[in-house]
Amino acid sequence: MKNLKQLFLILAILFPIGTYINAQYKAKGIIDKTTSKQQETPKTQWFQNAKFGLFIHWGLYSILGGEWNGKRYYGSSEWIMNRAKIPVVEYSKLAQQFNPVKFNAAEWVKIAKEAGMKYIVITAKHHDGFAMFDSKVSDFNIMHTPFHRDPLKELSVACQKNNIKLGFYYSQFLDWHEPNGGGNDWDFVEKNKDYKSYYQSKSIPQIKELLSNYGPLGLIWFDMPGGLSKEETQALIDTARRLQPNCLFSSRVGHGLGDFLDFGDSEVPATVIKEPWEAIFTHNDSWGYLKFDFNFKTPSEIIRLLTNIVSKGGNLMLNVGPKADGTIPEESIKCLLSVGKWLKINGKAIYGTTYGPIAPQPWGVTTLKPDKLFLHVMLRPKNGDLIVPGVNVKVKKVWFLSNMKSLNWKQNQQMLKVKLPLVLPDDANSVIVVEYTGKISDSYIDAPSVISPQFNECNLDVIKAKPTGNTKIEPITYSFYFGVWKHTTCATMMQSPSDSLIYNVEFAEPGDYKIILEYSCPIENSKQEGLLQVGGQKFYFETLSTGNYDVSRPLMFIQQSVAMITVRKAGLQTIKISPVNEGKELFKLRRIIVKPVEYKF
Ligand code: FHN
Repeated sequence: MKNLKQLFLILAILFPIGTYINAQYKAKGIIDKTTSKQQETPKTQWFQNAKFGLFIHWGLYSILGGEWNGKRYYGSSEWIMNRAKIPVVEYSKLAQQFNPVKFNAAEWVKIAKEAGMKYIVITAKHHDGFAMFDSKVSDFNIMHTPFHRDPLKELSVACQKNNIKLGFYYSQFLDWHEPNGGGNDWDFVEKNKDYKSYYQSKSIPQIKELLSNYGPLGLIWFDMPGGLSKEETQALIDTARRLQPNCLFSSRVGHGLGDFLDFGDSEVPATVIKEPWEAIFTHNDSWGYLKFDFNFKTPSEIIRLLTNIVSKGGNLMLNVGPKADGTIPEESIKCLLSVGKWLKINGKAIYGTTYGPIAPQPWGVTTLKPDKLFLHVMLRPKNGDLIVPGVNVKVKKVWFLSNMKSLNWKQNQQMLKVKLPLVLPDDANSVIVVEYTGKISDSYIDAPSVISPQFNECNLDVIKAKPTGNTKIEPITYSFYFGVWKHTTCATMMQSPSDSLIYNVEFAEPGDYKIILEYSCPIENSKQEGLLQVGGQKFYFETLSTGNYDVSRPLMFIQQSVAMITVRKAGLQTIKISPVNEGKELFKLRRIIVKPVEYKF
C-alpha cells in the first residue's frame, strides 16, 4: 500500500511536467514560438550552442550506493531514504561519515571538458535535504561533516578557470529532512505540513545563497515542483532573477515557467522542438551512485543519443553518480573521454548547430549551420548510395568531416546522392559535410517516410503518420523499475473503422517487402481485428496480447508481421491502419517496420 502511495506521490509531481509536454504534443510535438512558454533569448544562446552538459548527483546517498540494512534497492539510489523509509534521525548520521577525500574539482572539470561538455550541473540539495555546500540556512550541510570543505565552491573556481558554465540542481519542494518539506510521510504527517514556511525558511534562502556566493551561474536546475502557485513560483523566479539576471532556470521550476524546457527523465521528444530544450539521461540506470548497477551506456550509444537529440534542436545533459570517496566511476570516465575524442573530431557538426531540416532517414539524421548541412550517417546503405531528399539548395562540396576526404555526389531537383566508400570512418556516426549556397527549407515535417531495400529495415515512427477520427498520437511513460523511466510515442484510441492512421511513404526502389507492426495490447483488448491497406491491397490481422499495462508495470511491445507486398514501381504510396469493427482500443502502435525480402536463392 505504501508503495502505491509513493508511486502516486511521484506521479503527482511528475505529471505536471508530463502534462505540459503532453499538451505540446497536441501540436505533434512541434512547439512553435506562439505556443511555447520557453522562448529563445540572447541569454539562452550559450545554452543552445552548448549541446552537451554533465549532470552530477552526489550526496549522502552516495555513501549507501543503493544498500540499506543489508537490502539492495534497485533503481534511483538517491531515493533510498524514501524507499527504505529511513528516519531522519538515522539518515542524518550519514553526515558524520561523509569524507570524500579523493574529491578533486579540477579533475572533474578536466574530465567534463575532455568529454566535450560545456556545462556542469551538480546537486546542491537533493530531496534528502542535505546541502552539498556551506549553507548558513541549515546545519544539515557538508561543512558539518569530516570533509569540512565546500565542493561547490571548489567546482565554481575550477569551472571559471576552464570556461565551463556551472549550474546547481536544487530540489525546491521535496525535502525529507524537514517537517514542512515535501515528501516525507514516514516521519511527518503530510497533511499537517506548511509548505510555504518551508519555502520561506529554507528553500528560497538557500537558492539565494547559491546565487550570491558561487560567482556567475549558468543555470539553476529546479526539480520536482510543488507547493507553490504559479504567482508564487513567478515571485521565486523574480527574486532569483534580481540576484543573477543571466542565470537560466529549468522548466521544472514549475507551471510551464523557466528559460528552457526539460523533458522527462531519459526522454527524447519524437520531433523537432523549436525552443531551448534539454534531454537528461543517466549513464547507467541511477542518478546517484548505485554500486550494483553496471548497465552503463557505451560511447557509441551516447554519441548516437547526443546526435539524435541535437538533430531535434536540443541538448543532452548526461549524468554521472560519483562515489562517497569523491571519485567518478571508472566506467563513466572511460565512456566520457571516448565520446570526447569523437567530439574533438566531429564537434563542428554538433556545437552551435540548429535542428536538422531533413526528416530522419534510414541512414541517420542531419544538423545545420548557415552554409553547411551535416549528414550523420549511422547506417551505411548496402549499395553505398546515400540518398538525401529535400536538399533544395545549390550544393558546392561534399566531404567527410573526420578526414576531409571529398566524396562524389550528384544532385537533381530536391535530392542529393552521395557515393559512400565501402568502409565508413566511424561506425557510431560518420559525419558528412554538405557545403551549399542558398537557404535550405525545413522538409522534416511533411516529408514522406522513406522505405529502401538498401537497409535491413526501415522504421516508420507513428509521429510521421496522420491520425484520423479519435486516433491520438501521444507520448507514453512507463517504468521497468523505480525511478527508471522509459518514454515512447504511440498511436492510441483506435476503436472504430473511422479511427485510422495514415502514413505517406516513399518506396525508393521496387521490390518485395514485409510489413511488421510493433505495438502493445493488453489481454482484454487482444484478439480484435485490424486492417492494413497498402497499394490497393487489404491485409487483415488479429491483435496479439502483450500482457497488462499500468504505469507501475512495464509497457511491453510485440512485433507482428501482417503483410507481404510486391512494389513494382518506386514512388509514393500510403499505408493505412484501422480497426475492422467498433470495439476497444485496437492497440498502442509504436511503429511500423518494413523489411526488404530478397528472393535471391
Ligand atoms: O526525483 C528526482 C530524481 O532523483 C533525479 O534527481 C531526477 C533527475 O532528473 N529528477 C527527479 C525525478 O525526475
